[in-house]
Amino acid sequence: MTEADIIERLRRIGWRGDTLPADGRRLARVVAQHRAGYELHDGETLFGAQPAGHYLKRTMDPAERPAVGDFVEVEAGKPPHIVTVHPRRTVLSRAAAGERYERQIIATNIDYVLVLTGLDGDFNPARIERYLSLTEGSGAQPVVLLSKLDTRDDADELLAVLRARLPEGTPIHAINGKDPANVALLARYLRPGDSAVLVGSSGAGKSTLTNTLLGSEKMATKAVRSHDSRGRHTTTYRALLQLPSGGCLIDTPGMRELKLTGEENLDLFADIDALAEQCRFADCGHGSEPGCAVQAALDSGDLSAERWRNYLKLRDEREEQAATLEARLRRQRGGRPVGRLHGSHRDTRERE
Ligand SMILES: Nc1nc2c(ncn2[C@@H]2O[C@H](COP(=O)(O)OP(=O)(O)OP(=O)(O)O)[C@@H](O)[C@H]2O)c(=O)[nH]1
Ligand SMILES: [Mg+2]
Ligand SMILES: [Zn+2]
Repeated sequence: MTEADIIERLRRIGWRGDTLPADGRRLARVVAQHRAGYELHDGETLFGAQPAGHYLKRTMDPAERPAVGDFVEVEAGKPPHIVTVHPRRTVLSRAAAGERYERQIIATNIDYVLVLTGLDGDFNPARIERYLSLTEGSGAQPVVLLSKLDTRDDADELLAVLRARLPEGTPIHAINGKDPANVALLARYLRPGDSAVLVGSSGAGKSTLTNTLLGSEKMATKAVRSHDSRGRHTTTYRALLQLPSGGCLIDTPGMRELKLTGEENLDLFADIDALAEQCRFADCGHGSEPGCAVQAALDSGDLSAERWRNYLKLRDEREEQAATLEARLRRQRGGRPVGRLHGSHRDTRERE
C-alpha cells in the first residue's frame, strides 16, 4: 500500500494531515476507551492498543493522555502501544466533579458540538447555556438540537424561547431523532472528514439519534422515567462511529455534572456585559444602585431574571475555577506567572 493510500484511508476517519510518521509507526484515531485499553481505527481496520508506560505515570496530567477523537501514533507489538498523541485541533472538556481541579476531556478533533436536549421534561435553557459556555473554548462550533419533536405540539413556543435567549446565529434545530428523513438536515454537520460530538443529559436521545444517522441499532437505548424524563445512563463509554455520510459522530454517556474549567469566555452573555457598562457607577453591584442598567432591563423584561441568575452563577463558577487553575499552573511552573488564562486549550497547553 502506498503512502497516498494510507492517507486516503485516514481521511475517512477525519485525519487532516498529509504526512505519515517517518519511523514506521502506525497512525490511527481513538474511537473508544475502556478500562482494559483503547480501541483504535485507521479508516480501514479496528484494533486494540494499550497506552505506553509514560501515560500511566501518576504525575501525568490526565488531559494529556489519549482521549476519544485523538490521532495517535502506535508502535507494533502484542498488544500495540500508543506512544504519541498528535496535537489536538479542538478539545471539548469539562472540570471533574469534586474538590480537586481536574480537566476531563470529552472529545477531541471535533468540528461540531451537538448539544442535544429533549423537548420533554429535559428541556432547560440554563443547562443549554452551560453546555454552550463549555463549547466556547473548544474551538468547535456549537449546534443546539431539540429532540422528541414528535411528542409535543407546542415545540414552536419552546423554540422561540430559546431563539430569543441564545446569541443570534446559534444554529437551533428541533428534530425527531427516530426519523431518518427528519434528521437528514444534520448532514451539513457530518460531511466527509468532519467530526461531531453529541452531548446532553441521559435520556435526551443521543444514542437514538446516533443509530438513526448510522442506519443501524449499534448503540443501546432505553426509555426515560415517565415522571421526570430522566434517562437511565444507558451509554457508559464514549464511542466514535463512522457514518454512511462520511462524517464521524461521537456518542457520549449522559453527564450528571458539567463544571466549567475556568477557560471559558462566556461570550454567550456579551449583551449582559455591555448592559452593565451602561450603569451609572462603574462598580455597580446591580442591586439597588441608582442608574443601574441591569435592574432597568430586568424591570422592563428585556433581560429575564432567570437568564440573569444563570449568568451570575456561571460567571462566579468560571472565576473560581480560573483561580484554581491558575494556582495549579503556577505551582507546576515553579511559581512563575501563568500569563493569559482565558483562551483555547491549545493556548494554555502549548505555551512554555
Ligand atoms: N419519541 C421520541 N423518542 C425519542 C427521541 N429521541 C430519543 N427518544 C427516546 O428517548 C429514550 C432515551 O433515548 P436514548 O437514545 O437512550 O438517550 P441517551 O441520550 O443516549 O441516554 P444515555 O445513554 O443514558 O446518556 C429512548 O426511549 C428513545 O426511544 C425522539 O426524537 N422522539
Ligand atoms: Mg446513550
Ligand atoms: Zn448596575
